[in-house]
Amino acid sequence: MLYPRESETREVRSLDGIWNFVRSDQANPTQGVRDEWYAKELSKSRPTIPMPVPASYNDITTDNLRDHVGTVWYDRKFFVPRSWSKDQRIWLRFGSVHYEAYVWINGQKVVKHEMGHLPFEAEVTDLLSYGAENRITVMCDNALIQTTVPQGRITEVPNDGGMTIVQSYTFDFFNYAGIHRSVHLYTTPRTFIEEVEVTTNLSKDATVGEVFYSVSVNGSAANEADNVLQIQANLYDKDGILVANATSDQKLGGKLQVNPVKPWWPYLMHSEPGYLYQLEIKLLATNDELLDVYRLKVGIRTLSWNSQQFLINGKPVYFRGFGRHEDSDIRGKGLDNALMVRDFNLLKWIGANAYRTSHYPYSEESMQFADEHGIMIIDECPSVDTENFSQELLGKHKSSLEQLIHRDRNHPSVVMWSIANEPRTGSVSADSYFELVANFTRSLDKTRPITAAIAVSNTQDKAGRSLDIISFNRYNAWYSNAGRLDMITQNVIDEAIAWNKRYNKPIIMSEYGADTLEGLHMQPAYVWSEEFQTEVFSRHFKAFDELRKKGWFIGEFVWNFADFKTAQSYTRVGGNKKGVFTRARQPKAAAHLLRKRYFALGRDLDQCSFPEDLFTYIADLIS
Ligand code: GCB
Repeated sequence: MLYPRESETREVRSLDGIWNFVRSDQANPTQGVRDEWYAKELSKSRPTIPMPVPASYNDITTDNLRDHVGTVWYDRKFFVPRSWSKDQRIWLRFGSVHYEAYVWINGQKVVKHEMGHLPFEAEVTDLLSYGAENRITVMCDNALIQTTVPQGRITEVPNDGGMTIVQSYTFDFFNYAGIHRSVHLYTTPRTFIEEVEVTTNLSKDATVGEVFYSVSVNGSAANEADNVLQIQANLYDKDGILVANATSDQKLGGKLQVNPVKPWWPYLMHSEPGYLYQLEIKLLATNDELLDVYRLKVGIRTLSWNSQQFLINGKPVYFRGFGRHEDSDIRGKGLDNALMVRDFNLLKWIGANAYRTSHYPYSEESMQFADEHGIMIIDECPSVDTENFSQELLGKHKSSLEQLIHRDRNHPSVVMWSIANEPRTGSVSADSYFELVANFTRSLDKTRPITAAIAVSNTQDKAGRSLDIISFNRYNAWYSNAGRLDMITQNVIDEAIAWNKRYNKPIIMSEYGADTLEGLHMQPAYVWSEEFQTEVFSRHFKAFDELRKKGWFIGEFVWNFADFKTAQSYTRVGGNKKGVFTRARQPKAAAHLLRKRYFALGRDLDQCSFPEDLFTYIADLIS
């Protein structure tokens, strides 16, 4: 699914803003459908409140909307210009709605979509009134059950008022819901470019680049026998200079050659990281009539992997990064450009070269940003704590990967697919389940390796054999041996060696860390203090340096980039506090330590230079 972009043949309009909002009665979630609330303005059925889009709805009001379970409704009006009625098609696209969405235009059903964090769209050409006002209505359901991705449970339990519905889940982040990302209307010509798939290659000496493109077209002109469609593909460098062009074959695919090429490199691995070309795709009819134009950024790079290493452009990669969340005060998981840019500034400040989109796909805008800044992404689907493996769950799990790969496959920043976080892979049924999920993922994309962040012990695990790279999450001195700083280093070394011995594959530590309350200082270090987090990191660094010598240990990911909100529990003080940054994106003490390590690794492995302010002057006796 292509990101909506303007061109000489396409217009894009945002429907973001303040919408009207109604919550259903928890005990009667389908009432709005039965009573056809979508048939007229919501305010005619129920009193509405204003609700920003995009945003999670949970933290906007002062009442208990935060903990609402079940359906909520949104609507708004918008104009469609008269000019849009002429010879084009109109599409309605949501960046993401969590978890399930039902959409109506002017009272007519348009689309239903299940799965948060992923885009969906539908054609609305025949449902709109042109040169007139229109209404869009959305019903959103946040209920998670055993066959949703991720899984949850809904139970009815007694409370002071009688009975109430309770949503529970085992994953450790708040189940924020609502219209989380932008809503767009966009136009295409009658016959238009529907899909573009791009893969790239480099010559051995990395001087010549190849861009393979394949285009699929939607529309009547594509079906007319005497109309031979063609793609004219033009590739421009950063200065806008045409560096390659080609005309497609009859299958609408082709190859562009760039000589000399500027490959896409990760941040700190090269002096010009994140180099992107612009690929212009022009759809032409037989008589050279221009039907449609779509442009996208392309990074030219290769990925390869074996039992020891992961390589980019032939050079071994050592990942230094984070597990993260899309999470912030007030807007929850709603797209926020200010937050996104701040986060990337912090990632670069601290010298990270990668993150995992734990535990669901992040916004398309952030994927584009990662491409431009050379931040490598382990792209995770929304399967967390996967258990009770069923055929229905398998179908949805595969669908989440299919949607993710179709959305993200053209991003050079995406270097690996993560097919689950902490699945219960000790159970017998996990064996064939993950074999099927991994093979399905491979059938959609052979150019990237597959991993999963595993938390069961290496002796119990049944998924590792189906993966290309093993990632493991472990909280030494926190969930096991709490407070025991002397029980970290050797345990990490032993466990990584055991994973490697069992599967003979590259190993990543994908999570480690400690909850830390900013401003709490205790010497000697004590759990929850800034000193403790700093020490926990340092003991892990020792283990990682030992492991790096072995050749197959390829990365370290701190849990977590920033503090984030979780479900209420006595183990969480206002949420999960394992952030290196606070929820307001300010550094804790450990951030300064981590920065020194990540830049030290960058200098040692990739010959990057140190930022001037990396070390604070103390005395010229110390350097
Ligand atoms: C984990 C999970 C992550 C949690 C983290 C924690 O293993 O993958 O989602 O937030 O532990 O802090 O407990």
